[in-house]
Amino acid sequence: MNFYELYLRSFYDSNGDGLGDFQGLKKKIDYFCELGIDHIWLLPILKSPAFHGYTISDFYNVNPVYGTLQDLQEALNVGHKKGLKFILDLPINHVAVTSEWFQKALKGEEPYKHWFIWANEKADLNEKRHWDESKIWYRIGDKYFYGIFGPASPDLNFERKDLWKEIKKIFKYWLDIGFDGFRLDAAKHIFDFDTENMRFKYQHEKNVQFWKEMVSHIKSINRDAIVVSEVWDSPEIVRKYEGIFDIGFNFPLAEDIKMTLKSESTKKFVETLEKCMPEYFPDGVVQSVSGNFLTNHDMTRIISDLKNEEKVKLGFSIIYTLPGVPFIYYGEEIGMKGIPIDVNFTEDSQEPFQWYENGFGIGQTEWKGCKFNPPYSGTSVEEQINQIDSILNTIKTLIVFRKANPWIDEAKIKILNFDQNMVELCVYNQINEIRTYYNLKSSKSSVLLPNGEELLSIGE
Ligand code: ACG
Repeated sequence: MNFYELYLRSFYDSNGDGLGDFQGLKKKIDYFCELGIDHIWLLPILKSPAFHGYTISDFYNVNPVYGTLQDLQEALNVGHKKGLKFILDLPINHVAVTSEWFQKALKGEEPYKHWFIWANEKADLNEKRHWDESKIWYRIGDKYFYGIFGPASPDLNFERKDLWKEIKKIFKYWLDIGFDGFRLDAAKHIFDFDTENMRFKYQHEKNVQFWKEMVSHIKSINRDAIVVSEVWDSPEIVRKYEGIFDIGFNFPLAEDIKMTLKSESTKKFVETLEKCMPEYFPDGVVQSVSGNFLTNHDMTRIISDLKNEEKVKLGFSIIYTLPGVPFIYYGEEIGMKGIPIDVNFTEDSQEPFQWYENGFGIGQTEWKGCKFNPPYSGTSVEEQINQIDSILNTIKTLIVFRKANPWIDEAKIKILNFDQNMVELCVYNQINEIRTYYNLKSSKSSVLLPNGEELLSIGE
């Protein structure tokens, strides 16, 4: 199993309005098949006023800028016929200010007025969220609402059980439309506010209870549905959610691999594996599969971060040879650059996918200018496809290898050896085994293979 994280707006435009759309996706299904991708994580495509789609105004409709529900279903059908599965990114922690639910709540209508969190005399209106300086209370009319993700996204109040019922309906609706699962946004935030003391506070046990019920509901509709969760936190917190979801994004692994690649330290790499994937070592027990990735839409793109093509290739070699499920963010395969201003403003890591070297042509999206990926920068499918050792062809080779070895998803790892330059791993199950050699140094190095041959690894 391997995933491609797709931002539709930037992908392929079928009607010339500059925006990627469902018909564009349908036309380009073969792109994924040729790359060896078998699962697509579709970033939010429901009705939303925001470019990123994470503030939903109507949970039962698609964003009309992407086409109709029928267009979406056609794209899913074509993909399904070619062996692709699709999971929908469904942010349910909050809604758009323009949503009917919030608008009705503002008018004091039942039950909606209870579905949000309003400040009372106990609230500290200057309280900030813990990871940056953003406020959590926002004024609207004569009221203040709680919004952990900013003024455009009032949080829903999950203390209300009638809301749980509504959310279940939404999950069912999108499974019936044809999705094969979900990426559950902001999973640790469902209960992140203590309504008794009126203070921000993660309530992991309540979150776990909520998600257990939702996942069992999803599986009761389709027992093969795939549920991927986003809990962006330290390994200790991530562990609290283990076993509830099929796949959990391994944020600590992503962060540490990048640090390791920068420091070129083999020791750090070994420590990273031991710290971030203990369940894959011989005595470990895997509960939720590790979702392995280097970057996502909230982060600096990998080439902008590592600033070195060989290191990017090495990073992906690691991702595609480790057990768990590998994910790639769209555009990383052609070396797209991008540095978001911060997690509140991610446009710069979501630039139009570059099909052509001159920057225009059939299907090219142009919804925003390309600050990081201008024409003639070598960052296009057209340019990359013809170079044998391009990032695109390297990643293609890795994905094809991974697809041919699906057993690696559930394999175990053993660290066989490491010296100053090289780490040697054994990835194995009861039947299969591969040896992987990662040269972390920016210089050439060689190893003696078990069969006596010398393997030369080319560094920078
Ligand atoms: C998701 C989406 C994101 C989206 C939303 C809201 C949620 O991917 O695109 O925003 O629908 C937090 C949340 C995540 C959230 C990100 C953006 N991502 O938990 O769910 O913010 C710390 C915090 C994390 C925090 C992270 C952000 O703990 O909670 O993520 O910082 O940088 C170590 C620590 C770890 C720490 C990291 C990084 O690893 O262990 O705890 O994480 O370092 O410092 C979208 C838009 C927004 C818009 C919103 C409504 O992008 O602009 O406002 O929608």
